[in-house]
Amino acid sequence: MLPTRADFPEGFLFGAATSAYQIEGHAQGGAGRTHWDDFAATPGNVANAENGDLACDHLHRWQEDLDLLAGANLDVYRFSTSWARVMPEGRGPVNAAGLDFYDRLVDGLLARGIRPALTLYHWELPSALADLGGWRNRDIAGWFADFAEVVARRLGDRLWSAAPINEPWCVAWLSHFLGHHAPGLRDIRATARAMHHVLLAHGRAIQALRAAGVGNLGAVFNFERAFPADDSPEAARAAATFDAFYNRWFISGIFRREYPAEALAGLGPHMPPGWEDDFDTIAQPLDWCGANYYTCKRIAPAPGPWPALAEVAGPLPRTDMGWEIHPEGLGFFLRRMHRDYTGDLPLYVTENGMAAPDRIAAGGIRDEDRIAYLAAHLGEVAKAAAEGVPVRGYFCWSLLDNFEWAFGYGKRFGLVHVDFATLKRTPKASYHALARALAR
Ligand code: IFM
Repeated sequence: MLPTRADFPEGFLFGAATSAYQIEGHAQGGAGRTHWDDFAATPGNVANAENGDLACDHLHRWQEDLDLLAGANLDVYRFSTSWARVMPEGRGPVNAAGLDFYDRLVDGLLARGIRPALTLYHWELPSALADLGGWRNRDIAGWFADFAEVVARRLGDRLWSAAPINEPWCVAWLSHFLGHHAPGLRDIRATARAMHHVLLAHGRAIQALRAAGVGNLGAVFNFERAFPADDSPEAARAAATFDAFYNRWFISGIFRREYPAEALAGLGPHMPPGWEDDFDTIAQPLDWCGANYYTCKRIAPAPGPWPALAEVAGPLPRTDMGWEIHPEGLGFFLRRMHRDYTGDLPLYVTENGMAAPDRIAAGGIRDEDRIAYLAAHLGEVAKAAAEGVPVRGYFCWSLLDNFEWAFGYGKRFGLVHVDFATLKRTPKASYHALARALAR
């Protein structure tokens, strides 16, 4: 059973999240090419050689999708704008049809009584900017601020909230160190530069949004609880290193104007010149802070150069992504954010959810495992709120089954099932459970 509104403080908001490239259908509507198109076109990068060309065709089916949000009794919708849909080359000319689309989307939300929560960048970097070095190039901070200003001028008067960048760890580490996401690099110098420039771009975008009169500005980080794989001091050190470059680097840069020593131990020699002087820009005041949370990791020491660690299997039940289910980790991070970084700032769980191999059957889509996952994590949020952690809202990932990046369309996170052959939407049992729990 899902908790209901009565289990949360007055005014607590419930939402669902999506992102542009994962649902829109990026080959349509005059959008420019992105590094995800290039990554997906390279053999071996994405399961079944899938891509975001059509995705859920949200570009044409957005009204039906907004009706689904309203039908679930949700208060707020976290969506993203594609940089290349708005500015196909990343700089210069604007694609009017792209901005018009987001304009209609925002009006469509407001018409349904749903608050629009904007993320400016959820990973689809215009290829023209990737050609210039993408996140490795310090100039990206200025290019991104210009994009932020264009969007702010058009949508800013009607947004409930805005955040510049979804999950900076994925933008920087997952994409430049692990090579799992576009641009698929495995290069520590590129990583160090991206780790810093993503925060510089965040700071410049916050300045641009605020100058354009947009309020309720925040930042969204992803966190994974890092457990040492055993009781040895070596495992403890490895887990602390993982925690530093994954969980603490970005929030610490913004809220403490410093990077964790355990991460600088490896990245320090590869940082861009003058990085220490950028914290005035990076540490712009914010109005809220968001946590995306899914799982925990077990970290063991490993031979080789820094960070000299490896992830090993843990004992908990797993989702279809192979991710251990550890709801207590969400409570851990909400408490840690409040205590160590954000103080009284409102916190939001900006993403949480699970992939499951959902199938349509005679009795509908019986995703009881997802209902249990959401219930357990919402329970942790309610507990933290009752302790006085200022958590003010929760967004489920995701409204729709969608393009799960390198996993293609095989991993289903949606409250609503999408048949990718017909694009038919079918609400799952979790959708109906949420709608009941949130009914007023
Ligand atoms: O699908 C992603 C999303 O784009 C960012 N956060 C995690 C989700 C699940 O992997």
